[in-house]
Amino acid sequence: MSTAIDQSGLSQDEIDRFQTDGFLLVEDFFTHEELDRFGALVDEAVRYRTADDHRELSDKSLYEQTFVQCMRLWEDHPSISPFTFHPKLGAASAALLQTDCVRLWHDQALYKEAGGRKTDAHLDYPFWPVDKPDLVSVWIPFDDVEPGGGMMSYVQGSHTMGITQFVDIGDLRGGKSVDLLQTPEVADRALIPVRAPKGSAIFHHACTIHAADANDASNVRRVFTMVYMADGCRRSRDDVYFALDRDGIKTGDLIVGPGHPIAWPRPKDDLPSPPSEMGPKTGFGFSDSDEA
Ligand SMILES: O=C(O)CCC(=O)C(=O)O
Repeated sequence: MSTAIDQSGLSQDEIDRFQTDGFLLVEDFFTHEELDRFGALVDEAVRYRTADDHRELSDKSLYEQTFVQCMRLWEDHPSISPFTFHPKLGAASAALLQTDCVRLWHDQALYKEAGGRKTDAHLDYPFWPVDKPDLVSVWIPFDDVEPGGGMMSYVQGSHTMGITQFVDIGDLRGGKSVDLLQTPEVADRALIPVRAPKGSAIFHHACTIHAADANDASNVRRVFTMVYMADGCRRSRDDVYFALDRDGIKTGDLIVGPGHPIAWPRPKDDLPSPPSEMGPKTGFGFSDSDEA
């Protein structure tokens, strides 16, 4: 059987760089043909999810001005499943997490509208009630992303700093906003902006601090992300979390079930069946009250 690294197309040098930096840009991960095909399907899904929302950007909450967020798109748009469960992505995530099996944590479109605000610096792990930070995100733009167009930056090596601070991006939960980049230990580290040409994928560790600049361009920054989790993680907290609650996963339970299927390895061309109950159409969905 071929291993994760064989199927991922990553080199050992790239895997080592990810371990050191906490993020990794891989150019030409996808062909333009693949991206155009998946991009059209994700555009359609985002249009469907947002069809009833006719607000101007300025009428939206600060969080919604950061990006249009449509989570778990594979669940109501099965045509997206071959993207979400792309074997090369699953294999790359397993290779980076140094594990032999990964589950889907979630997929989502993050479309930063023209004029959309910056994405505040944060790390992902505090958002997720998982007992170990064995998760990796993949950030995939459907077009080139340049400075001033919602481009991502990463604090080099921040995944090893032991930071666990929750940052309330765009005051989603009405919390006090914190500029993580100004905290002295983080300010000493390099913040690396990463241009992402079409075809590339950027991987980042769940504890890597990252941010995106505002979108000053006239076009929407169209990005899709998947988060993969090492198999064997358990729920760590009781706070409301739609996808875990839906599958009856309680604190201490293994995270398994229809909402978190195995993403890799899977038999060739085999895709998981989506759960029957859909979540919120947009937004993060911490609780009923914060749904967009
Ligand atoms: O795309 C963005 O603006 C932010 C992305 C992000 O925070 C993530 O992928 O974890």
